[in-house]
Amino acid sequence: MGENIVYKILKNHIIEGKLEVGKPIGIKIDQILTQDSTGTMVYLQLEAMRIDKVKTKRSVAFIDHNMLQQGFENADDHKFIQTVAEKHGIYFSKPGNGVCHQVFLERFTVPGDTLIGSDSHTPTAGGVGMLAMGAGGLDVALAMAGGAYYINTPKVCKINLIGKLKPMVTGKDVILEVLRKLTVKGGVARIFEYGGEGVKNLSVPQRATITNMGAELGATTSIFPSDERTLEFFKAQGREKDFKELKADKDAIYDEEITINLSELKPLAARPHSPDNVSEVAEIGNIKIDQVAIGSCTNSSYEDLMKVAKILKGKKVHKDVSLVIAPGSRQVMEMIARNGALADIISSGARILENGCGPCIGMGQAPGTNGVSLRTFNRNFYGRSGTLSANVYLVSPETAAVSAIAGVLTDPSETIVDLNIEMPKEFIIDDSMIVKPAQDGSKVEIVRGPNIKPFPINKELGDKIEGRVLIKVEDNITTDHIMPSNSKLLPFRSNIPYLSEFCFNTIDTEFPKRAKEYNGGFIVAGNNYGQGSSREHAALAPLYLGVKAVIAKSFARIHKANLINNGIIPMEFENEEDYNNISLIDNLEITDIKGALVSKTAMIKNVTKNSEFVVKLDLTEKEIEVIKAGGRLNYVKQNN
Ligand code: MIC
Ligand code: SF4
Repeated sequence: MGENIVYKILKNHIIEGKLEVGKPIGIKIDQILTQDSTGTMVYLQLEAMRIDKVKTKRSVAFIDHNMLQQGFENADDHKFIQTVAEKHGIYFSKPGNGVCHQVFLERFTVPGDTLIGSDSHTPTAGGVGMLAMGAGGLDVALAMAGGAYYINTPKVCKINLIGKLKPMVTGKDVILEVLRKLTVKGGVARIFEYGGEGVKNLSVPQRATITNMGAELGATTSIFPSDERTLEFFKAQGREKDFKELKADKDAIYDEEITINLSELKPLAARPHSPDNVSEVAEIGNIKIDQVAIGSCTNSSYEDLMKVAKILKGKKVHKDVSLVIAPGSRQVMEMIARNGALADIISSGARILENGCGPCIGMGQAPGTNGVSLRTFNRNFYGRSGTLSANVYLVSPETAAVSAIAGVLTDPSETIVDLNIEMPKEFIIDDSMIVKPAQDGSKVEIVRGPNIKPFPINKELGDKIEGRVLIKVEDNITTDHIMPSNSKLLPFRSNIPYLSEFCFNTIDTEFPKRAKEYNGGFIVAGNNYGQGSSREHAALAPLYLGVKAVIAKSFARIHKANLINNGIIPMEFENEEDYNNISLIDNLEITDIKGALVSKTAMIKNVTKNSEFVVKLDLTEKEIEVIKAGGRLNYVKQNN
């Protein structure tokens, strides 16, 4: 029987376990990426492991999220990361060089290699055939130290692409269609492998947009074959030597398969407040808009911005609209500056932001009260833009640009502009903003500003756990709900005590106070708890506030791993109905938690209601040991 691409790569990298759906495996990681907002924590954890030099083929630390320097905090964190990187053998991409995923795609990807990153959109590199996964900070630090990365063998789902996109329909519309079909839970425990004759009709940036937003499906990752178009891309990046062809065998088997006919797709938009709330742009109608934001790791490539420039050329942005554009990398910015496209963009009245995440992570450009914002980004979670009353729609760059001129959401299919963008034969290559690590790290002094505080570490698990229900939340709670991020909070990513004061702030401002008052306790949640960002802070802040376990209908993969790594026990209702019988402040008790870990089920006593219910503890043997030790760092220390 033939093999799919995913299994080919996994077989080359497996170090522990057996490739059987649902079973745990440990894989060797070739490359690592970190970004600044999760990176400070990664490097504090790496330091705690006392490693001289990282063991990966290549690790790169990017600065792209925390770029507004309103105080000393961000600049201090940048310096900390730069000096740790220099000392421990890690490349450092300076602020201004671009968004980690875009720069990684351009300069570092290797088809067939494995990559993990402390950012949930790491799968962007799957656009050129890398097996790239988002991970929690501690898992990233451990992989840098030479450890395996553990996942449960996912199902491999083939997305069979046929046909060819119509003009003005793009990669963004493809992934929005997949989200419409499968929802934000549809990818859980799955890797999506794209194939079929339609693949050749998609450019590398379009493929990367699709794998990038696979994160919104909850997927472990997504991947495309590496083919002639990939080769062209590598040649234009001056990296032909890194190219490797990668394709599924003709008779490859998959666990599931769905087909998407590219020719039938129309411009789509995700309506507020979820990336799977997708409708055709034409169906939503010409709603009035206040802001348009183009950029983010999803849609800020050279091809994307060239299309935007062609649409804007000779036109003016509508008087009631603020159009902001953040190019994905310095390479993109320099290319469009030198060929004149940037001038067309500026002349239209667009506001140019620096090459970074910017408004995507709430670093500026929060919309006005009740503002309607069209964004080419990947997430429109409630409150993420920085304005709670804002309505954010996710669209393609084409829809964004056409709408910015019209002043209302507009289906771009009616606009006639030739958007055939040839990939440049050669991109401008200048890696001078990527600082190489020191030859001899021992001489490098790490610079640690006053904003960097020690992070909380759990204690060994006792025999019994008890406490109050500190919050009860619904389905699809994101890590943005648990630990919000915006220009005010991002500078404190290395200061958990401060950050914890804002835990669950968008939905319940009393949570931190309540947690302290009751000395910690439980979180009760619905399905897909912890979807979205990989931020470990969504586990660290609850840990700091004394949370011992999260009882949910189901969990998102990265967040579940982050909870375990920090010794917080993820528990799943055996009977979902039991969720309805729990109220805020109920007193819960598990008497023999260690026994429960072994039997993989626990009986929880609701002391307040004088009732009982059963939860499942779906944990591997190693995870059980980690929980018993009070988290992964303790476990590593005990076992070394
Ligand atoms: C995001 O898009 O939410 C982020 C910011 O890039 C996060 C990482 C973080 O929270 O710092 C992610 O996607 O993992
Ligand atoms: Fe940055 Fe936004 Fe991409 Fe996250 S999703 S890495 S914040 S651009």
